[in-house]
Amino acid sequence: MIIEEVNLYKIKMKMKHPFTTSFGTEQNREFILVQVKNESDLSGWGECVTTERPLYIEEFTDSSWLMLEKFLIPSILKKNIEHPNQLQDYFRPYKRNHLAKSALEGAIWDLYAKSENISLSKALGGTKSTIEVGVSLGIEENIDNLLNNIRVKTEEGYKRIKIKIKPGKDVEVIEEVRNHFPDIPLMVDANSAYTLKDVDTLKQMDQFDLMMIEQPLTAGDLIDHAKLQRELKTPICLDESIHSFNDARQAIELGSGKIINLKIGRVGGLTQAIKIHDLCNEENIPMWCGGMLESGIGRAHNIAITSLTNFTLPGDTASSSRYWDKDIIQPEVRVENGLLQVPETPGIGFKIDMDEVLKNTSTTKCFN
Ligand code: OSB
Ligand code: MG
Repeated sequence: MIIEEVNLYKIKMKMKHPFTTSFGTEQNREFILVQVKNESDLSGWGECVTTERPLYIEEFTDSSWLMLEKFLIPSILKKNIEHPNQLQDYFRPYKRNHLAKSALEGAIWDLYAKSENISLSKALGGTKSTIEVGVSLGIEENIDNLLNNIRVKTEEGYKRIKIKIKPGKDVEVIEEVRNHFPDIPLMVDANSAYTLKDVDTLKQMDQFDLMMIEQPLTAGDLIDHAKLQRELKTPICLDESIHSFNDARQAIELGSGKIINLKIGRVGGLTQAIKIHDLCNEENIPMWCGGMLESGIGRAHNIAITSLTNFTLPGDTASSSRYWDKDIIQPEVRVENGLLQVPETPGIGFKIDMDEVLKNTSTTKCFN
């Protein structure tokens, strides 16, 4: 198919509740949607899961916009793309910028699946028809608010609860949560807030029967994560550390963790995500799909990749209503009893609500 046109939309959407991690508080989301059109005027959609400021990863919304505009879109516009696997070759000269690459690649995967009249899940090699999901809860100033959030989400049926931690908001918080909820599947996410000097604090977490501790140390610290894992009974799960197949291979070889959180954006797209999935499958490393507080479009891509077999642990792809008063897709994503149905209709399997998209758009640009 020929990539005839690409449209970028800069989106601003306000979440229902602020979300606090060890790196900051977010409520006003700012990200990019990518729409690609082929010669039959079919549209594919992708989401660039950036934030206004580079707090989670080095990219931010304006940097990704520039990357797409100046390098990535010109490299594929009017090109004949037989299969999305080919995009890697067009993007390879340009280093990193994975969130930008992933957004354009994801839109072309959706377009490809639609042109083949199959679901995105099927195009990716997914086999599951339902997936299990958990929910990620932010740091709260007041412990009662956190306990209440956990109670509500557990009652809604989410398959596991993840709570964010940071130094000073960790062991005591987890202890309090465990006292109130002795049996729930529970995990914590530090978003790189610790160093090896904190090993004693981290070791105390072993007593709480946590499913895993997500990303305790800095992204580049694969060797330190391996040292830490040797000190801990609780499995370490890597998030920010894994940007590519090679990162995953080296982390597994070093023993830097026992579980991988895969985010499509962070690894540069669905083609790379499949490669990492297949590696983890061979190496018996369980995986789950992380979230970036996405709109429904990014969420739909997450559902599709989670339908691959080695996504054996519940992911962070919660209901649209967890984040938004109104999402930009129809129907909205609705988790029931901790389960989501994988759409079988062509492409991402959700309709784009263009009125809602345009209502939230601050800037657009058309390339054709
Ligand atoms: O570390 O997984 C993370 C949100 C933004 C940036 C990083 C992370 C998160 C989450 C929330 O944990 C996941 C979600 O609900 O989309
Ligand atoms: Mg994380």
